[in-house]
Amino acid sequence: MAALTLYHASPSRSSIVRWMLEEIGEPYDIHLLRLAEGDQQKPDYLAINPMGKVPALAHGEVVITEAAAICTYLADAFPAAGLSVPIGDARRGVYLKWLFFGPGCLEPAIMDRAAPRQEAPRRGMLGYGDFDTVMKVLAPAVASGPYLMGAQFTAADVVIGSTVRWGMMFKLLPELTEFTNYVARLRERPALQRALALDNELAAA
Ligand SMILES: N[C@@H](CCC(=O)N[C@@H](CS)C(=O)NCC(=O)O)C(=O)O
Repeated sequence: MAALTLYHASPSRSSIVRWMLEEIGEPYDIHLLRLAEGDQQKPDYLAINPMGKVPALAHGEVVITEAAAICTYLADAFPAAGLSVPIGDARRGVYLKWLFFGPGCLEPAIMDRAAPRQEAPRRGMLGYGDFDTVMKVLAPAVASGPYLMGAQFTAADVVIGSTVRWGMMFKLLPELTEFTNYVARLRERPALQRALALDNELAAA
């Protein structure tokens, strides 16, 4: 049994963590949940993640939930993979900004666009402000890079890149060349290719 176990459903947000695990290169086990059958609400899984959501990651005795937190944790726990900006490096602040921008701004902006609220909230009430501003901030950040932190590919690219990939796939993001080129660069990564192939195998089974 590997020290790392991913509680996974495919396709879902736990695929973000599967990509991250493939980037890390450590052995891991998969514990598959059938979301359509309600496995995530069964008592044995709620004991792991009381939110009833995937992903969850067990690392020895530790359980971590929330995809971005898991990616941040893995990058720090396995520094040899070079996916973190370590404490003490002045660039860490920007790195953490992007890790929080994913679930804090980008994802809610996309979700509100996909399923608009009945009453439009005031801009000041929304942590992400408004969709167009989120796009205006993100597009230049992924324009040339080649990654968010420049030459270094990090966990922030796994988090933001997964949401940009998904948003483009479902036409929930504008077809900006910054986004299409960034996604194309990410797709060249062997770890992402492996993660997608493994998830496709699961989906076909
Ligand atoms: N904030 C969580 C969201 C996780 C989430 O919503 N996962 C979905 C799959 S994409 C899920 O488990 N859905 C099952 C359900 O809500 O019943 C994270 O980022 O990890």
